[in-house]
Amino acid sequence: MAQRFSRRSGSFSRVALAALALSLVAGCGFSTPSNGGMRTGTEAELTARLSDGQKDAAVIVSTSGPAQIGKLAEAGMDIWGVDGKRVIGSITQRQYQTIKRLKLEVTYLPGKSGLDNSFDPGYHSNAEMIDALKALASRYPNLARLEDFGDSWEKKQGGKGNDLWVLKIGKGDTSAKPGVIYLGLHHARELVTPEMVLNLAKHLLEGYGTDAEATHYVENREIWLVPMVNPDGHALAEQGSDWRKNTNSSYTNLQPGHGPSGPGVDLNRNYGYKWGGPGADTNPKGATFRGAEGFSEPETAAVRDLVRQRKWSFLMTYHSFSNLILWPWGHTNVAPPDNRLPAIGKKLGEFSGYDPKQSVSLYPTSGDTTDWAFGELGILSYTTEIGTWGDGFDPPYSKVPQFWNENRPGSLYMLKLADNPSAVFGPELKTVKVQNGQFNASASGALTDVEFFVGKPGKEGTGTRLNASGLNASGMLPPSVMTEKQLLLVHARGANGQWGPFEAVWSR
Ligand code: 0X9
Ligand code: ZN
Repeated sequence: MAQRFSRRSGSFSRVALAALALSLVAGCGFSTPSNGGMRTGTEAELTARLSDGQKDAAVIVSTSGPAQIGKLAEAGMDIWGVDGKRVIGSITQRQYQTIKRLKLEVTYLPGKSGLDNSFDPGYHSNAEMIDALKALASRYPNLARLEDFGDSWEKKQGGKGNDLWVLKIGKGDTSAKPGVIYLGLHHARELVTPEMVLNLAKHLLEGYGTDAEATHYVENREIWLVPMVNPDGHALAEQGSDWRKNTNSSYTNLQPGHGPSGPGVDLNRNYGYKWGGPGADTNPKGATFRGAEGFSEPETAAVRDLVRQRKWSFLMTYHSFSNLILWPWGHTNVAPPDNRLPAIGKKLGEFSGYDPKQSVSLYPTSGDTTDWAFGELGILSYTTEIGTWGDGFDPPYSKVPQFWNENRPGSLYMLKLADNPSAVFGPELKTVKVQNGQFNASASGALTDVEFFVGKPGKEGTGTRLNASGLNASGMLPPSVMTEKQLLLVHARGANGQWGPFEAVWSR
C-alpha cells in the first residue's frame, strides 16, 4: 500500500472541535456565524455538497438515543463521537438519505469533510513502537518477553505489511497466575490508545523493585500488552489519514484516501460472537463494515488465538473518544449475567472521571472485542473511550500524560482485582503505611478482620492477623518481616463478610 496521503487542510481543526464541544455543553447551538469558524451551513448547502455522491460531509445528528445511533452506524455513518443522543461524524449521500428517512435533525458543519489527523510526531510510529517494546524486553529480560503473534492483512498478502506484537510481563513461571490483557489501536486513527498500553508496560517494569504495587503485579500476575492491533491502518494514520478500519481492499475496489468510507474491515465488528447482528455495516465501504464472517480478518483471528492461549480475569481494550467506560453487552439491551461487570466498571469510572455504562447504551454493536471475550470466554472485559469531543482522535502528544493519569489507576485496579474480582464488593484499604514496623491503614467502611501475607497473597483467613477497629487497620509487624525489605500483601474484611483486594507495601 504505497499510496501517500496529503494532509487534510485542517478545516475541521481541533480548536473548532473544542469550540463545538463547548457550545454543545453550553447548549447555545451554532447559530452565531462568528463563533470561531463554527458557522453551520444550511441543509441546502449540505445536499449540494453531497450531490455528486463522492464527497462526505461533517454533521451533527440529533437522535432519540442508542437505537437510532445504531441505525446510523449500520448505514455506514463514520461516527466520531457520541454525547448522549447527539452524534458527530461524517456522512455520505446514502447516509443522508437514511437520516431523512429516520426524520432526524441534522446540522451541517460546512467544509469539514473529515477530521484532520495531524499525527503529532511525539506519537510512536509503528517502527518506533516496536523499538520501544524491544528496548523494554532487552532491558528487563527476566520480567518481559516480546513476541510476534501474527501478521496484519497486508503482510498476509505477501506485501510489506506488519507483524502483530505482544509484550508479556511476569516474573518466573506465570502460567497459573491471574492474568490481565490490554489491547490498543483496533481503530487506526485513535492515536492515544497505543501510548496507554506502552505507558503501562513502562510503569510496571520501571517500578519493579521500588514501587511495591508494581512489584506485586510483575511477580504475581501475567500481563500481556498489545499496543497496536491494527498496524496497517496506523501506517496510514501516520501519513495524515483519519483511517479507522484495517486496510483489506479485497471487498471493494476503492482506494484508501477516499476518506473514512474507503475499503477495510472494522476490526471492532469482526469478532465471532453474535457476529452479523445489529450495529455493524454489511457494505464494504461503511465505517463499521463487519467483514465476510467472524474472524475473517487476520488481526482479529490473531487476537482470538492469543487470548485463547490462557485464562484471563480481565481484558481492557482502549479506544477514543468520548470519556467512557463500557462493558458488555453491546449487541443487546439485556444486562450481562455478572454483577461484577458493572460494579468494577463503575470503579473504573470513578478513577478516570469517565462515564461508566453498558456499551449498548452508547449504540448497539455486534462483533466487538468485549462481547466476544465475555460471551465466549467469560473474561470481565471493558472498553475505555479516551478523550473529550474537544480532544478528538488526534490531540497533541502533550496531552498523553493527562490521559495516562486518568487511565493509570483503572488499568492497575484490574491487576489488583485479578486474583479475586469479587473483592470489588469488599473494603479497600487506603493510606497504607509502614513506619518502624508499625502498620496503619484506613477504609471507608467498618472492618472486621485484617491480615497480611509475605511475597504473594495466600488463602483468605490464613494470613498473619493485624488489628481491625472501626475504619482503621493497625498493628506492629513481627520482627521476622522487618529484618529486610519484603513485600507485604494486606487486605481486610468488611461487615458484609467480603474480603477486599490486596494492597502491596514494603515491610521497611
Ligand atoms: O464503535 C466502536 O467500535 C467503539 N467506539 S469508537 O468510537 N472507538 O469506534 C465502541 C464500541 C463499544 N461497544 C458498543 N458501543 N456497543
Ligand atoms: Zn475505536
